[in-house]
Amino acid sequence: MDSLDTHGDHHHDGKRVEDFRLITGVGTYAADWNAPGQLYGCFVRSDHAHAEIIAVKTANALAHSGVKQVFTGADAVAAGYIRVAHVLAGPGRNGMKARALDRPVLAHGKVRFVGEAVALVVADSAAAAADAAELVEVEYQALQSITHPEDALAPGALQLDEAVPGNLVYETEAGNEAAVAAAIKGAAHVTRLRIDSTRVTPSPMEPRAALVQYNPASGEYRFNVCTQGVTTLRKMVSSWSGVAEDKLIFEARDVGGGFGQRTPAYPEYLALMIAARSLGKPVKWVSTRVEAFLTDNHGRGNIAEGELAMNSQGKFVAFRLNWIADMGAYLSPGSAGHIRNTTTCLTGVYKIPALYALFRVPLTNTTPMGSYRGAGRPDIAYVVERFVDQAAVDMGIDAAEIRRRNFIPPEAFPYKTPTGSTYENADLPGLLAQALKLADYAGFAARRVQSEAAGKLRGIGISVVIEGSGAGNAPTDEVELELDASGTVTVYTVSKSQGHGHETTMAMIVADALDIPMAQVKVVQCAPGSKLQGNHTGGSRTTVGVGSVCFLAAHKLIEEGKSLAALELKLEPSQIQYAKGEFRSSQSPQIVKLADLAKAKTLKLMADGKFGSTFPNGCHITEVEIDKDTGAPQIVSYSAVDDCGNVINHAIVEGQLHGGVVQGAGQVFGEQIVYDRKTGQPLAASFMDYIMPRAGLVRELRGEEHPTISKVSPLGVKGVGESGCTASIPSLVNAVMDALRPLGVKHLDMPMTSSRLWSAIQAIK
Ligand code: MCN
Repeated sequence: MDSLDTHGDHHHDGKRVEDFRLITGVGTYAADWNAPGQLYGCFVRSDHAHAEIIAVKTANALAHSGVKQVFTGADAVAAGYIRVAHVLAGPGRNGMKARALDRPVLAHGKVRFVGEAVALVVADSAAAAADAAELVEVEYQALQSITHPEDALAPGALQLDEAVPGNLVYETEAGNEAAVAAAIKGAAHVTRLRIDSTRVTPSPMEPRAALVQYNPASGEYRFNVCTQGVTTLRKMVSSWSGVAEDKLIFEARDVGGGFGQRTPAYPEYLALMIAARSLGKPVKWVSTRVEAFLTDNHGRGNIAEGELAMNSQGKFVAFRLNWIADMGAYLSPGSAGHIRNTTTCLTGVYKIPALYALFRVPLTNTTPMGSYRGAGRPDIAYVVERFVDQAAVDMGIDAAEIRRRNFIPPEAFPYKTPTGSTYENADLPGLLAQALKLADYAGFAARRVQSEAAGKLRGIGISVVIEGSGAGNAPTDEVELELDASGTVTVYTVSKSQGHGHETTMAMIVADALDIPMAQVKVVQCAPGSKLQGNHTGGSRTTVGVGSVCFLAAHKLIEEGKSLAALELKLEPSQIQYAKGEFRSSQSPQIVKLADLAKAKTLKLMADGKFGSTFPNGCHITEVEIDKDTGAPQIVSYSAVDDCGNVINHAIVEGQLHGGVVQGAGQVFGEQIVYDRKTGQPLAASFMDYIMPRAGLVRELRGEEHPTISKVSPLGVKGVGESGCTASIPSLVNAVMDALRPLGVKHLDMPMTSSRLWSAIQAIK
């Protein structure tokens, strides 16, 4: 565990250098960390969706053998750990400020969702802590709950908190309401839909875990946690706890999936800080899968209702949305994307002159909401592409043709949308044409006839999507390079791979820039105590942001190397050339190797940069078959054409797309977090009742690239990490609707389970 050296003798063959470690079981995940003398924590969690806490009786638990202490909400309040940093900071509609409830890291006074931590039992073994947790008696006064966002905002709804009138936490708007109203009035046709972008949970393979140690001499807390990058997490823990950032040291090696869910601070980490400090011992907690369902931030959970207006030629003239973004019982630190990223791409890939969206965030008794792969990008793409498909049907225009008619034309890029974002570049007609060919769109009618003969309903679905990638909250991304006497270049970053292969791609960027074998480049992410600034991994930004700085750092090394080699050769830097790890000059027979620069001491340098947003886009065309008798759906064709600019590693990009597509397909066909509307109880809290995508769901994926090169960064890249998810959801739902349309079904919400499809078919019969 002590060596960070993860590279064997690899060459630049595009293979992922981290895989040998990961698939042979020698990775180090959060639960693999241990410290001498550590204690174990187990959380007591609310089984009520909404209740007053009358008393928390800890005597029996404290008397259990091995138990060291039981911490409750009173301890959290005494520590002052009550104010979580959320990111709905900007003024909303009419200057409204978000009405964020305080969130003690252990519930105090009230519980507001099932699973909320009420007490932390710490014992000398995990088993003793778990046993004793059952002995903590929490006396509740049950209160009526609201778990459906539309129930929360309904007139006359029960008030969940007096600080949140109308259960309205936040309201904001984008676009021009009057222009949209006028355009809708004069439109030849208006398509109306209500679309549910369902609440799901990201479900990384690795459950959360944390080991927290406190050093009374320095006042430092040391954390081993799953993380997508330390800088954001450190800031959030600092603002929630009031402990200065430089007293918070994070260390992580391998992370078994993040999908946005591993970015923010969670109350458990802060409760462990209280325990570690109070007991003077390291305290470790490993989440169960049920805890993950109940307490890891959920994703999506948006309901959009609105109108897309057209002229008689099927040209879009206005788009209006009434958007409800359910963010649960508390605003989590990962709360902003659902509104920001939705606004950024409100117009989709289309030229729609008038746009307006009203966003409302209700207070509900549900698990807080965070960013999930796309964070609003898949939601708005889904909504826009469902509207466009329905508009095509309403107008009797082919689904590809209506898109072609309304695309932002290539010559209009960079394109400033009516909601103020600037799309960098894209070739939408070319993208669509390539995808139509790849999918054999023209041959669909014949395939439908064949399916019909076999008792199957067949449908085809198109999505053309665009999304922002590359931006970040940190003022800059910093990367450090270290060159040692062996000629090895070590790259330090504060972003963090959770399975993306950054150890490979960042090393490829540096090795390519330096023109040296990849085996000579080593990537270290989130080194403990690192003072580097920068963004965490998220928003498909790491290649654009951090990758570009890796590139700049390598070139800085070449420039510094030229100066040092010039000294050595007693020449001017301008007389030195660099190639393949060697500095030479026509004025001298002597060669200075990279390794020679670090003979006396390790050479260190830092580079930084900020590049802004670039917009990956893609067209996915899918076909599904639905068994008429059972309702069972099957994806029978999947074609994806994507533009992520220059590609660093084709295999990794393909893997990212596959993963994203399957994750989207999971939401379309099975995954959904459901709460009982009366009791507030979650009805899916294990993989028995939450349907994850199985291997057979996406059997084949034909993918092609259609790059337009980004000028935002020196690498010409656009992000790709979220693209598959964003494009697959609308494409697959459009295919299902196309299959059902001949029966007269207009719209169904996800998940498209066999039973839902069967019921829809029966209802028509
Ligand atoms: N890449 C490339 N060429 C490009 C773009 C990307 O070779 N033009 C490579 C990258 O170098 C990187 C990977 O593809 O190895 C993804 O890069 P990028 O699009 O920059 O996205 P990030 O690295 O910032 O990853 C974030 C993104 C997000 S937001 C989620 S959520 C997500 C995702 O990536 N979570 C993932 N992919 C995931 N993949 C895995 N295995 N696990 C997760 O938790």
